[in-house]
Amino acid sequence: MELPEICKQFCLNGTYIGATVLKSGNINKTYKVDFDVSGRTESYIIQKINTYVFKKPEHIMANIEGVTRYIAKKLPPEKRERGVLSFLYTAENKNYYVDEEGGFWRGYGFIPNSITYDAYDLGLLRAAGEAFGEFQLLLADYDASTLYEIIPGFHNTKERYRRFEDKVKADVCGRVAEVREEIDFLFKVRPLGESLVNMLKAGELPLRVTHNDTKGNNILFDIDTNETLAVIDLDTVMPGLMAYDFGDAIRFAANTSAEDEPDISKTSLDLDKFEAFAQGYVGKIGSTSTEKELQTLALGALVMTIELAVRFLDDYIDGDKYFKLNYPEHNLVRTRCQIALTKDMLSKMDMMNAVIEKYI
Ligand code: ADP
Ligand code: GN1
Ligand code: MG
Repeated sequence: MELPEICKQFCLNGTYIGATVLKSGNINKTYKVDFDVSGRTESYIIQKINTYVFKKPEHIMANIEGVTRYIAKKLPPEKRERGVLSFLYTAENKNYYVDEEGGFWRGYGFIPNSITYDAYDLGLLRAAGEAFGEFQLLLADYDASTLYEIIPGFHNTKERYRRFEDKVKADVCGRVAEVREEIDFLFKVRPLGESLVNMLKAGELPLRVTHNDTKGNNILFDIDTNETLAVIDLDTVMPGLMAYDFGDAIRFAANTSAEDEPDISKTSLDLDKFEAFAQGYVGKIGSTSTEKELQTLALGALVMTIELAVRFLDDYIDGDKYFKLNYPEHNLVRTRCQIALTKDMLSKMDMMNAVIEKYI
Protein backbone atom coordinates (compact mmCIF):
# COMPACT_ATOMS: atom_id res chain seq x y z
CA MET A 1 0.00 0.00 0.00
CA GLU A 2 1.22 3.53 -0.83
CA LEU A 3 2.21 5.94 1.93
CA PRO A 4 -0.64 8.47 1.38
CA GLU A 5 -3.09 5.56 1.74
CA ILE A 6 -1.44 4.49 4.99
CA CYS A 7 -1.67 8.06 6.28
CA LYS A 8 -5.42 8.04 5.55
CA GLN A 9 -5.82 5.14 7.94
CA PHE A 10 -4.48 7.36 10.73
CA CYS A 11 -7.11 10.03 10.04
CA LEU A 12 -4.62 12.89 9.50
CA ASN A 13 -5.99 16.33 8.72
CA GLY A 14 -4.98 18.38 5.69
CA THR A 15 -3.43 17.62 2.29
CA TYR A 16 -0.54 15.20 1.83
CA ILE A 17 2.54 17.13 0.65
CA GLY A 18 5.24 14.45 0.57
CA ALA A 19 7.52 12.15 2.54
CA THR A 20 11.22 11.65 3.23
CA VAL A 21 12.88 8.43 4.37
CA LEU A 22 14.85 8.74 7.63
CA LYS A 23 17.86 6.49 7.39
CA SER A 24 19.34 6.44 10.88
CA GLY A 25 17.67 3.22 12.12
CA ASN A 26 18.87 -0.28 11.26
CA ILE A 27 15.56 -2.05 11.75
CA ASN A 28 12.30 -0.31 10.85
CA LYS A 29 11.47 1.71 7.76
CA THR A 30 10.83 5.28 8.93
CA TYR A 31 9.24 8.15 6.98
CA LYS A 32 8.66 11.77 7.91
CA VAL A 33 5.45 12.80 6.19
CA ASP A 34 4.27 16.37 5.74
CA PHE A 35 0.69 17.62 5.49
CA ASP A 36 -0.59 21.03 4.55
CA VAL A 37 -3.18 22.12 7.08
CA SER A 38 -4.64 25.47 5.99
CA GLY A 39 -1.23 26.75 4.89
CA ARG A 40 0.67 25.31 7.89
CA THR A 41 2.88 22.23 7.60
CA GLU A 42 2.18 19.43 10.10
CA SER A 43 4.68 16.55 10.21
CA TYR A 44 4.33 12.96 11.37
CA ILE A 45 6.47 9.87 11.64
CA ILE A 46 5.11 6.82 9.86
CA GLN A 47 6.95 3.55 10.43
CA LYS A 48 6.72 0.14 8.85
CA ILE A 49 7.69 -2.33 11.53
CA ASN A 50 10.22 -4.98 10.62
CA THR A 51 8.24 -8.14 11.26
CA TYR A 52 11.25 -10.40 10.71
CA VAL A 53 12.77 -8.80 13.82
CA PHE A 54 9.54 -8.21 15.74
CA LYS A 55 7.43 -11.35 15.52
CA LYS A 56 4.56 -9.98 17.61
CA PRO A 57 4.34 -6.27 16.81
CA GLU A 58 1.02 -5.88 18.68
CA HIS A 59 3.00 -6.62 21.84
CA ILE A 60 5.40 -3.76 21.12
CA MET A 61 2.47 -1.41 20.69
CA ALA A 62 0.97 -2.46 24.01
CA ASN A 63 4.32 -2.01 25.76
CA ILE A 64 4.96 1.44 24.26
CA GLU A 65 1.41 2.61 24.93
CA GLY A 66 1.84 1.76 28.60
CA VAL A 67 5.31 3.24 28.93
CA THR A 68 4.57 6.49 27.08
CA ARG A 69 1.38 7.12 29.09
CA TYR A 70 3.27 6.50 32.29
CA ILE A 71 6.07 8.89 31.34
CA ALA A 72 3.63 11.55 30.09
CA LYS A 73 1.86 11.55 33.47
CA LYS A 74 5.14 12.16 35.27
CA LEU A 75 6.36 14.99 33.02
CA PRO A 76 5.55 18.59 33.89
CA PRO A 77 2.86 19.92 31.49
CA GLU A 78 5.27 22.17 29.59
CA LYS A 79 7.46 19.15 28.73
CA ARG A 80 4.65 16.82 27.65
CA GLU A 81 4.38 17.87 24.00
CA ARG A 82 8.03 17.24 23.15
CA GLY A 83 9.12 15.01 26.04
CA VAL A 84 7.56 11.73 25.00
CA LEU A 85 6.34 9.92 21.88
CA SER A 86 2.62 10.21 21.09
CA PHE A 87 0.79 7.73 18.85
CA LEU A 88 -1.51 8.29 15.91
CA TYR A 89 -4.78 6.32 16.03
CA THR A 90 -6.99 4.74 13.37
CA ALA A 91 -10.77 5.21 13.13
CA GLU A 92 -11.06 2.02 15.20
CA ASN A 93 -8.90 3.68 17.85
CA LYS A 94 -5.96 1.34 17.26
CA ASN A 95 -2.39 2.57 17.45
CA TYR A 96 -1.37 0.49 14.40
CA TYR A 97 -2.67 -0.52 11.01
CA VAL A 98 -2.10 -3.81 9.18
CA ASP A 99 -2.31 -3.45 5.39
CA GLU A 100 -3.66 -6.08 3.00
CA GLU A 101 -0.18 -7.60 2.51
CA GLY A 102 0.26 -7.95 6.26
CA GLY A 103 2.54 -4.87 6.53
CA PHE A 104 2.43 -3.50 10.08
CA TRP A 105 2.34 0.31 10.33
CA ARG A 106 2.30 2.84 13.14
CA GLY A 107 2.51 6.61 13.42
CA TYR A 108 3.80 9.19 15.87
CA GLY A 109 3.48 12.92 16.06
CA PHE A 110 6.78 14.36 14.75
CA ILE A 111 8.40 16.04 17.73
CA PRO A 112 8.79 19.59 16.42
CA ASN A 113 12.15 21.29 16.03
CA SER A 114 14.03 18.11 16.94
CA ILE A 115 17.15 16.39 15.67
CA THR A 116 19.07 13.17 16.31
CA TYR A 117 22.85 12.83 16.12
CA ASP A 118 25.02 9.98 14.90
CA ALA A 119 28.21 11.65 16.15
CA TYR A 120 28.55 13.29 19.54
CA ASP A 121 30.67 15.95 21.20
CA LEU A 122 31.33 15.97 24.96
CA GLY A 123 28.48 18.31 25.85
CA LEU A 124 25.96 16.22 23.90
CA LEU A 125 27.28 13.06 25.54
CA ARG A 126 26.87 14.40 29.06
CA ALA A 127 23.33 15.43 28.18
CA ALA A 128 22.63 12.03 26.60
CA GLY A 129 23.88 10.32 29.77
CA GLU A 130 21.51 12.39 31.85
CA ALA A 131 18.61 11.72 29.48
CA PHE A 132 19.06 7.94 29.52
CA GLY A 133 19.53 8.07 33.30
CA GLU A 134 16.37 10.13 33.64
CA PHE A 135 14.49 7.67 31.41
CA GLN A 136 15.42 4.86 33.77
CA LEU A 137 14.40 6.90 36.80
CA LEU A 138 11.01 7.68 35.26
CA LEU A 139 10.40 3.96 34.80
CA ALA A 140 11.96 2.81 38.07
CA ASP A 141 8.58 1.95 39.62
CA TYR A 142 6.89 0.78 36.40
CA ASP A 143 5.31 -2.65 36.80
CA ALA A 144 7.69 -4.82 34.76
CA SER A 145 5.30 -7.79 34.92
CA THR A 146 2.98 -5.91 32.50
CA LEU A 147 5.69 -5.74 29.82
CA TYR A 148 5.90 -8.33 27.07
CA GLU A 149 9.41 -9.64 26.50
CA ILE A 150 9.59 -8.33 22.95
CA ILE A 151 12.62 -10.24 21.74
CA PRO A 152 13.24 -13.13 24.13
CA GLY A 153 16.83 -13.18 25.32
CA PHE A 154 17.63 -9.88 23.55
CA HIS A 155 20.77 -9.24 25.62
CA ASN A 156 21.18 -12.80 26.84
CA THR A 157 24.69 -13.26 25.53
CA LYS A 158 24.81 -16.94 26.59
CA GLU A 159 21.83 -17.57 24.31
CA ARG A 160 23.37 -15.40 21.58
CA TYR A 161 26.63 -17.38 21.71
CA ARG A 162 24.72 -20.68 21.61
CA ARG A 163 22.81 -19.58 18.49
CA PHE A 164 26.01 -18.21 16.97
CA GLU A 165 27.67 -21.61 17.43
CA ASP A 166 24.77 -23.24 15.56
CA LYS A 167 25.03 -20.73 12.72
CA VAL A 168 28.78 -21.32 12.40
CA LYS A 169 28.17 -25.09 12.24
CA ALA A 170 25.36 -24.72 9.68
CA ASP A 171 27.36 -22.26 7.51
CA VAL A 172 24.35 -21.82 5.20
CA CYS A 173 26.03 -19.29 2.89
CA GLY A 174 29.53 -20.82 2.88
CA ARG A 175 30.94 -17.65 4.50
CA VAL A 176 32.54 -19.23 7.58
CA ALA A 177 35.97 -19.92 6.05
CA GLU A 178 36.37 -16.24 5.18
CA VAL A 179 35.68 -15.07 8.76
CA ARG A 180 37.58 -17.69 10.79
CA GLU A 181 39.78 -15.11 12.46
CA GLU A 182 36.77 -13.07 13.66
CA ILE A 183 34.97 -16.21 14.88
CA ASP A 184 38.06 -17.36 16.81
CA PHE A 185 38.41 -13.97 18.48
CA LEU A 186 34.76 -13.90 19.51
CA PHE A 187 35.00 -17.37 21.05
CA LYS A 188 38.16 -16.34 22.89
CA VAL A 189 36.30 -13.50 24.62
CA ARG A 190 33.18 -15.60 25.27
CA PRO A 191 33.65 -15.75 29.08
CA LEU A 192 33.75 -11.95 29.20
CA GLY A 193 30.81 -11.66 26.82
CA GLU A 194 28.74 -13.95 29.05
CA SER A 195 29.86 -12.42 32.36
CA LEU A 196 26.89 -10.11 32.99
CA VAL A 197 24.32 -12.84 32.32
CA ASN A 198 26.18 -15.08 34.75
CA MET A 199 26.03 -12.37 37.43
CA LEU A 200 22.34 -11.86 36.77
CA LYS A 201 21.70 -15.59 37.09
CA ALA A 202 23.68 -15.65 40.34
CA GLY A 203 21.41 -12.93 41.74
CA GLU A 204 24.20 -10.37 41.95
CA LEU A 205 22.46 -7.74 39.81
CA PRO A 206 18.84 -6.50 39.84
CA LEU A 207 16.59 -6.43 36.77
CA ARG A 208 15.13 -3.01 35.97
CA VAL A 209 12.93 -1.63 33.24
CA THR A 210 15.55 -0.66 30.69
CA HIS A 211 15.54 0.77 27.16
CA ASN A 212 17.95 -1.81 25.72
CA ASP A 213 18.79 0.14 22.55
CA THR A 214 20.48 3.30 23.79
CA LYS A 215 22.13 4.21 20.53
CA GLY A 216 22.90 7.91 20.09
CA ASN A 217 20.26 8.41 17.42
CA ASN A 218 17.53 7.26 19.80
CA ILE A 219 17.52 10.59 21.66
CA LEU A 220 15.89 13.71 20.27
CA PHE A 221 17.59 17.07 20.91
CA ASP A 222 16.22 20.55 20.36
CA ILE A 223 17.58 21.67 17.01
CA ASP A 224 18.46 25.17 18.27
CA THR A 225 19.53 24.70 21.88
CA ASN A 226 20.69 21.04 21.93
CA GLU A 227 18.61 20.50 25.05
CA THR A 228 17.53 16.83 25.25
CA LEU A 229 13.85 16.36 24.53
CA ALA A 230 12.82 12.70 24.44
CA VAL A 231 14.16 9.18 24.46
CA ILE A 232 12.63 7.42 21.44
CA ASP A 233 12.73 4.00 19.74
CA LEU A 234 10.95 2.26 22.60
CA ASP A 235 10.53 -1.08 20.80
CA THR A 236 12.86 -2.93 23.12
CA VAL A 237 11.82 -1.49 26.48
CA MET A 238 11.73 -4.56 28.74
CA PRO A 239 13.43 -5.84 31.88
CA GLY A 240 17.21 -5.64 31.63
CA LEU A 241 20.40 -4.60 33.37
CA MET A 242 21.55 -1.05 33.91
CA ALA A 243 24.87 -2.04 32.35
CA TYR A 244 23.09 -2.82 29.05
CA ASP A 245 21.83 0.75 28.67
CA PHE A 246 25.06 2.35 29.82
CA GLY A 247 27.14 -0.06 27.74
CA ASP A 248 25.28 0.22 24.47
CA ALA A 249 25.32 4.02 24.62
CA ILE A 250 29.10 3.97 25.12
CA ARG A 251 29.59 1.37 22.39
CA PHE A 252 27.95 3.70 19.91
CA ALA A 253 28.70 7.26 21.01
CA ALA A 254 32.15 6.98 22.63
CA ASN A 255 33.61 5.23 19.59
CA THR A 256 36.05 7.51 17.75
CA SER A 257 34.53 6.20 14.51
CA ALA A 258 31.08 5.25 13.28
CA GLU A 259 29.93 1.76 14.32
CA ASP A 260 30.43 0.61 10.72
CA GLU A 261 33.72 2.34 9.88
CA PRO A 262 35.57 0.26 7.23
CA ASP A 263 38.98 1.72 8.21
CA ILE A 264 39.38 0.23 11.68
CA SER A 265 42.52 2.24 12.37
CA LYS A 266 40.00 5.04 13.11
CA THR A 267 38.13 2.94 15.69
CA SER A 268 38.85 3.22 19.41
CA LEU A 269 37.25 4.13 22.71
CA ASP A 270 37.42 7.85 23.45
CA LEU A 271 37.99 8.05 27.22
CA ASP A 272 36.89 11.68 27.39
CA LYS A 273 33.60 10.75 25.77
CA PHE A 274 33.30 7.78 28.09
CA GLU A 275 33.77 10.13 31.02
CA ALA A 276 31.27 12.71 29.75
CA PHE A 277 28.54 10.09 29.36
CA ALA A 278 29.41 8.46 32.69
CA GLN A 279 29.25 11.81 34.46
CA GLY A 280 25.75 12.47 33.09
CA TYR A 281 24.46 8.95 33.65
CA VAL A 282 25.95 8.15 37.04
CA GLY A 283 25.20 11.69 38.22
CA LYS A 284 21.54 11.04 37.48
CA ILE A 285 21.05 7.52 38.81
CA GLY A 286 24.11 6.72 40.89
CA SER A 287 22.30 7.20 44.20
CA THR A 288 19.52 4.75 43.24
CA SER A 289 21.90 2.02 42.04
CA THR A 290 23.61 -0.78 43.88
CA GLU A 291 27.36 -0.68 44.26
CA LYS A 292 27.70 -3.80 42.15
CA GLU A 293 25.63 -2.27 39.35
CA LEU A 294 27.95 0.72 39.19
CA GLN A 295 30.98 -1.54 39.24
CA THR A 296 29.66 -3.33 36.14
CA LEU A 297 29.06 -0.25 33.94
CA ALA A 298 32.45 -0.28 32.23
CA LEU A 299 32.13 -4.04 31.81
CA GLY A 300 28.72 -3.34 30.25
CA ALA A 301 30.38 -1.31 27.49
CA LEU A 302 32.69 -4.22 26.71
CA VAL A 303 29.91 -6.82 26.85
CA MET A 304 27.59 -4.84 24.57
CA THR A 305 30.38 -4.37 22.04
CA ILE A 306 31.16 -8.09 22.05
CA GLU A 307 27.43 -8.83 21.79
CA LEU A 308 27.04 -6.59 18.75
CA ALA A 309 30.09 -8.15 17.07
CA VAL A 310 28.50 -11.57 17.60
CA ARG A 311 25.11 -10.34 16.32
CA PHE A 312 26.53 -8.67 13.19
CA LEU A 313 28.68 -11.71 12.35
CA ASP A 314 25.81 -14.09 13.08
CA ASP A 315 23.68 -12.14 10.60
CA TYR A 316 26.47 -12.12 8.00
CA ILE A 317 26.94 -15.89 8.27
CA ASP A 318 23.17 -16.38 8.15
CA GLY A 319 22.71 -14.42 4.90
CA ASP A 320 21.92 -10.88 6.22
CA LYS A 321 18.32 -11.33 7.27
CA TYR A 322 18.17 -9.09 10.35
CA PHE A 323 19.95 -5.72 9.99
CA LYS A 324 19.33 -3.32 7.10
CA LEU A 325 22.38 -3.17 4.78
CA ASN A 326 23.75 -0.28 2.73
CA TYR A 327 26.02 -2.63 0.73
CA PRO A 328 26.61 -6.41 0.60
CA GLU A 329 29.54 -6.65 3.07
CA HIS A 330 28.02 -4.21 5.56
CA ASN A 331 27.55 -6.74 8.38
CA LEU A 332 31.14 -7.93 8.03
CA VAL A 333 32.44 -4.36 8.15
CA ARG A 334 30.29 -3.71 11.24
CA THR A 335 31.67 -6.88 12.87
CA ARG A 336 35.29 -5.89 12.27
CA CYS A 337 34.65 -2.42 13.65
CA GLN A 338 33.04 -3.82 16.83
CA ILE A 339 35.95 -6.26 17.26
CA ALA A 340 38.44 -3.39 16.91
CA LEU A 341 36.51 -1.46 19.56
CA THR A 342 36.44 -4.52 21.84
CA LYS A 343 40.22 -4.85 21.59
CA ASP A 344 40.74 -1.18 22.40
CA MET A 345 38.33 -1.36 25.35
CA LEU A 346 40.16 -4.41 26.69
CA SER A 347 43.34 -2.34 26.89
CA LYS A 348 41.48 0.49 28.67
CA MET A 349 39.32 -1.37 31.21
CA ASP A 350 41.29 -0.14 34.23
CA MET A 351 40.99 3.45 33.09
CA MET A 352 37.29 3.06 32.35
CA ASN A 353 36.67 1.60 35.80
CA ALA A 354 38.69 4.40 37.41
CA VAL A 355 36.46 6.96 35.66
CA ILE A 356 33.32 5.32 37.04
CA GLU A 357 34.85 5.27 40.56
CA LYS A 358 35.27 9.03 40.28
CA TYR A 359 31.54 9.58 39.90
CA ILE A 360 30.26 7.05 42.43
P1 ADP B 1 14.65 2.31 14.24
O1 ADP B 1 14.00 1.32 15.16
O2 ADP B 1 14.72 1.82 12.85
O3 ADP B 1 15.96 2.76 14.77
P2 ADP B 1 13.50 4.84 15.22
O4 ADP B 1 12.20 4.71 15.94
O5 ADP B 1 14.70 5.03 16.04
O6 ADP B 1 13.66 3.60 14.20
O7 ADP B 1 13.35 6.04 14.19
C1 ADP B 1 14.37 6.34 13.23
C2 ADP B 1 14.72 7.84 13.25
O8 ADP B 1 13.54 8.64 13.00
C3 ADP B 1 15.20 8.34 14.62
O9 ADP B 1 16.59 8.11 14.77
C4 ADP B 1 14.83 9.82 14.57
O10 ADP B 1 15.81 10.54 13.83
C5 ADP B 1 13.53 9.85 13.76
N1 ADP B 1 12.32 9.87 14.62
C6 ADP B 1 11.63 8.80 15.08
N2 ADP B 1 10.55 9.17 15.80
C7 ADP B 1 10.53 10.52 15.79
C8 ADP B 1 9.61 11.53 16.32
N3 ADP B 1 8.50 11.18 17.00
N4 ADP B 1 9.89 12.83 16.10
C9 ADP B 1 10.99 13.19 15.39
N5 ADP B 1 11.88 12.30 14.85
C10 ADP B 1 11.66 11.00 15.03
C1 GN1 C 1 19.39 -1.76 15.95
O1 GN1 C 1 16.85 0.07 15.55
P1 GN1 C 1 18.21 0.63 15.85
O2 GN1 C 1 18.96 1.00 14.61
O3 GN1 C 1 18.10 1.74 16.85
C2 GN1 C 1 19.22 -2.91 16.94
C3 GN1 C 1 20.10 -2.68 18.16
C4 GN1 C 1 21.56 -2.57 17.71
C5 GN1 C 1 21.70 -1.47 16.65
C6 GN1 C 1 23.09 -1.45 16.08
C7 GN1 C 1 15.76 -4.19 17.77
O4 GN1 C 1 19.01 -0.55 16.57
O5 GN1 C 1 19.98 -3.77 19.05
O6 GN1 C 1 22.38 -2.25 18.81
O7 GN1 C 1 20.76 -1.69 15.56
N1 GN1 C 1 17.82 -3.00 17.36
C8 GN1 C 1 17.20 -4.20 17.39
O8 GN1 C 1 23.22 -0.37 15.23
O9 GN1 C 1 17.76 -5.26 17.12
MG1 MG D 1 16.47 3.92 16.35
